[in-house]
Amino acid sequence: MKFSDTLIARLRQASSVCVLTGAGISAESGVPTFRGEDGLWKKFKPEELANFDAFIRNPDLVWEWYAYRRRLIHEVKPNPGHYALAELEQRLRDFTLVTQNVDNLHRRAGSRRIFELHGNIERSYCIECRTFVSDLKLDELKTAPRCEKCGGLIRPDVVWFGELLPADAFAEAESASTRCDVFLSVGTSAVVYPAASLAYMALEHGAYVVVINPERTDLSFHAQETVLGKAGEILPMLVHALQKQPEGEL
Ligand code: BJW
Ligand code: ZN
Repeated sequence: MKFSDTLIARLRQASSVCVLTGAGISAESGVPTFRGEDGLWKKFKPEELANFDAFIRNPDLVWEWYAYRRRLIHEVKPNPGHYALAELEQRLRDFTLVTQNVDNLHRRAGSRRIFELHGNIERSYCIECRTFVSDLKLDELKTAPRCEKCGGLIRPDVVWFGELLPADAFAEAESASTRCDVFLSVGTSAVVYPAASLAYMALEHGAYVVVINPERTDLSFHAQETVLGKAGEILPMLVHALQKQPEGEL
């Protein structure tokens, strides 16, 4: 893979880099994406299950979907794409990783400065009294669990459609997107807002915006470059290319 000279130069000169990741970065670990051909949640559209009304209508079904995904996530490992981003963080003074994923794989790969925009599947809380629970035994239940304190329904601590993103995490993401020199959008269809708006903020503030995805996304029409390919292959090659001596320099 030969990256453009501009991309390599921009990354080498960058004093600030922001990366936004989506489900695609975990695809090579075996976690299905939400949309598209490889989206294994084809049976249900994310909009149908990932919302509060669906949970109230059918808590057992929604709980089962999350319990299944939690089990799957515990069985899989980070892939070379996750590790490459952790390595990139080590090399840069101002590096921010913003993820829409709830699967913890970035943290398990060693990334430190991570902002999770859509929550974390490992945590759950009571919709009535807001008490947090992280008891894995709940996943063995066939029905949505109830709070020990008040009997309220327990839901995963993730952000569903129509819900606000965690304000602190989004503020950090916004700040990183507007100050970065290079913004990488990795493995996301870039259709879910406000996460998708971060790349446009970066563009408005003069960043070099690059999409890394096996197919072009909505953002590709606006980004300076789209590098077509799998995150687990492209990202390690990109980090490697940055390490190589620039041509003409000894
Ligand atoms: C690879 C690969 C490989 C494959 N390597 N790549 C109309 C217009 C604009 C906005 C709206 C609108 N109507 C409503 C809205 C707002 C709404 C929204 O954006 N909807 C759009 C879908 C239309 N947004 C919200 O509601 C958000 N909140 C909000 O706006 O609050 C304000 C508000 C409050 C009250 C009322 C109204 C507004 C909240 C959004 C929450 C999203 N939640 C989910 C579930 C999280 C929990 C869980 O995991 O279950 O987040 S939905 C799902 O989509 C999940 C993801 O994080 C998110 C994004 O998906 P992602 O990551 O991009 O995955 P995919 O599958 O779409 O794409 C994967 C990509 O990877 C593909 O491109 C593949 O090609 C690629 N790929 N293999 C690299 N190996
Ligand atoms: Zn409760």
